[in-house]
Amino acid sequence: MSALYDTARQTFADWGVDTEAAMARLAEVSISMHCWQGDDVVGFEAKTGASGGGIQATGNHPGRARTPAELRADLEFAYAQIPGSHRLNLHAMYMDTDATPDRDEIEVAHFAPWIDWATDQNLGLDFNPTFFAHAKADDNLTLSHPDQGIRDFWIEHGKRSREIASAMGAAQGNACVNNIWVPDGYKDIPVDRMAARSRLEASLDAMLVDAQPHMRDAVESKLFGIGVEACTVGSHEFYLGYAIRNKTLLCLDMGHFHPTENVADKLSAVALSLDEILLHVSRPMRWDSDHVILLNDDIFAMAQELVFADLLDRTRIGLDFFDATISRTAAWVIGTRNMQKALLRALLMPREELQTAEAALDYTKRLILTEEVKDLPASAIWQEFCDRHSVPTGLALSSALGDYDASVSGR
Ligand code: RNT
Ligand code: ZN
Repeated sequence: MSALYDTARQTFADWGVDTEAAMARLAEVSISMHCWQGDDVVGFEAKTGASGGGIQATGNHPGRARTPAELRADLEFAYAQIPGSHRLNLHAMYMDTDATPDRDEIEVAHFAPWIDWATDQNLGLDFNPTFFAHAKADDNLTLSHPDQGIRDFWIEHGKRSREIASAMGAAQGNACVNNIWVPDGYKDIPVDRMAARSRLEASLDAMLVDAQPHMRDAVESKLFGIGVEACTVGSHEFYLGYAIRNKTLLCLDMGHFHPTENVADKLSAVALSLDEILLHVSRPMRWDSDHVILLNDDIFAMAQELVFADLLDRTRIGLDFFDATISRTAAWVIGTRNMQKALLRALLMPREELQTAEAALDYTKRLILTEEVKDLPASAIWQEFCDRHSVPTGLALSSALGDYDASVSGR
């Protein structure tokens, strides 16, 4: 134990905060790191192309992972810089196989190398069907397409994704979350929103009909995407209702709301009607730009709600950002660690005192406390947490990230 930590521990103890308990709680939180930050949302299907579906990775920093082996090497490096044990969030288009299955032909065998590797690395797995970057999604309509044949194609993709997710969950011994996000929407103002939403609902019902024991379904809403400005079929209200009726998880992506909405505020509101929540922690800048998350007020507010509302046990924390202008691995490491740092800071707050002050309408005390705790030495606790988990911080982290980035720049 360092002298720095010992002093900080005492300072927090004076505030009634147990730093050992905070670190122990943080160590239990597994974050689902998204595979798609490693290769700019391209994937490994026998095709090339942009992400499509109204989402877009921009930039040309060297080092993008071009093969599953490169992506796994990058992930191993990234996880080694992140304290704790975490999960990997795979998209269907990241299959690892010599076969060339279309989306409606995918099987668990196409993901076997990922499952073996995750088991070996002690990583949990989550999964996502990929409803974009495909000729049958070029109209930005998939599960809500007016053509029954196109809908059936995507329903089959979704069913197979759920089977794969369940196989992953069985192999890992913990439930795999299968998150459904479809790009469906209209560039200009539609005249039959009801028809589109009814078709989406019916397609989802058909997809989810089989019981899959080792996975949980999640549905992700969105406000708009590029080329889908006028109407998104799977809007927040649509999926909130769907998740409640069908007892799925609701995925709240921080970039999928109006820019001035407080996504952290939604947690306690939806948690009263849902068993579990999935987060896509992200940083929208003016739109759903998916910037790497910073240790900023939005992330801190999210972490504080998770901790103060006792939602950590029923929230799956996933990340969703992709920046191709910087090192892909540094983006993972910095973003994931920022989520952990925000959680640690929330765990280090004098929660009971704050909540008591608010219940007594003592808003002055609440303000004094929230502002004074910002000066407490949380960074010393983070340093200790990283030391105990044998991961670097500060200058050592900076050189590790720089060295790795340089080592992959020839790709
Ligand atoms: C798109 C959604 C979705 C994707 C990933 C790749 O706006 O946020 O979660 O980012 O599925
Ligand atoms: Zn998302």
